[in-house]
Amino acid sequence: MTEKSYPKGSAFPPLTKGKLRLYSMRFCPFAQRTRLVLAQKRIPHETVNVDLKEKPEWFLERNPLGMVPTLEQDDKVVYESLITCDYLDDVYPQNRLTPADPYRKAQDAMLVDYYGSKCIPNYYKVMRTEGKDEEAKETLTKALQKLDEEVSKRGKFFGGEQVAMIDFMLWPWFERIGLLKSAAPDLLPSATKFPKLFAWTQAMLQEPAVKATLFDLDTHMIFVQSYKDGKPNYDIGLER
Ligand SMILES: N[C@@H](CCC(=O)N[C@@H](CS)C(=O)NCC(=O)O)C(=O)O
Repeated sequence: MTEKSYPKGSAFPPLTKGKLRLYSMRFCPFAQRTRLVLAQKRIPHETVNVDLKEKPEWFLERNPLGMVPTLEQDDKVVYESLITCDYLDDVYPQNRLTPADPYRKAQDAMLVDYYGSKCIPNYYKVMRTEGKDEEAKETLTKALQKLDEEVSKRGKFFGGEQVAMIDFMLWPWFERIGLLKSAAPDLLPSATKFPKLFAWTQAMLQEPAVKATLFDLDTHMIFVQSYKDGKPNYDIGLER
C-alpha cells in the first residue's frame, strides 16, 4: 500500500477481511478530523489516499459524493467527517472522546455546528479574496472571539482539562490559520489577540494525535498554491 494518491483508472487496492480502511487526502482538513480520532484512539487501520481531481471509479462506487473522509470495513461504508468520528467513537469505545452527559454533548454539537457555519466557510472566503471580503473577515473575527470566550469558560481544552472530540473537530483549520497571515494578520490568535484560543492552539500542538497528523505551514502553503493553480499536488514529499 502506498501513501501516494490513487488516480482514476488505477486498480482497486484489495481489502483485507475485518480491516478498517480510511479513504483520505493528505491535505484535507475534514479527513484530518478522522485521522485525529484514529490516532488518538489508536485504532488499527490502513489509509488509501485518493486523487480528488481524477477520482478512481472504485472510490465513487463506494461514496457517490466522491468525498473524503470515507471509511470502509467489510460491507460497511461511512462518510461525512463528523459522522465518521462519532461512528469510530461508538465502535471503538476505549478512551471515549464524546461526553457521556447528554447536555454537554448537545453543547459541543452546537459549537461544532456554529463553527461549521461561521468559521469554516469564512476562513476559505478570506483566503480566496485575499482579505478583501470585509464581511467575511468581520464574521470570522466575531466567531474567533466567541471561541476564545468559550474555551476560557471550559478549561485548557474545549473538552475541559482533557482533550476531547470537540477539540479534534475544530483543530484542522487552526493548524492552517497561518495561511491567512498576509490576507488578514489581525485574525491570527496570539498572546495578545484571542489569547485563550492561542493558549489552546499551543496545548493542541503538544498532543500526540496532532503531532502525528500535522503538516507544517510551508507544506500547507505549497499545497494551497498547487490547488489555486488548478493542479493540486496531493503527493508533496512523496515524489520519489
Ligand atoms: N462535509 C464533508 C466535507 C468533506 C470535503 O469537503 N472533502 C473534500 C476534500 S478537503 C473533498 O472530498 N472534495 C472532493 C469533492 O468535493 O469533489 C465532511 O465533513 O466530510
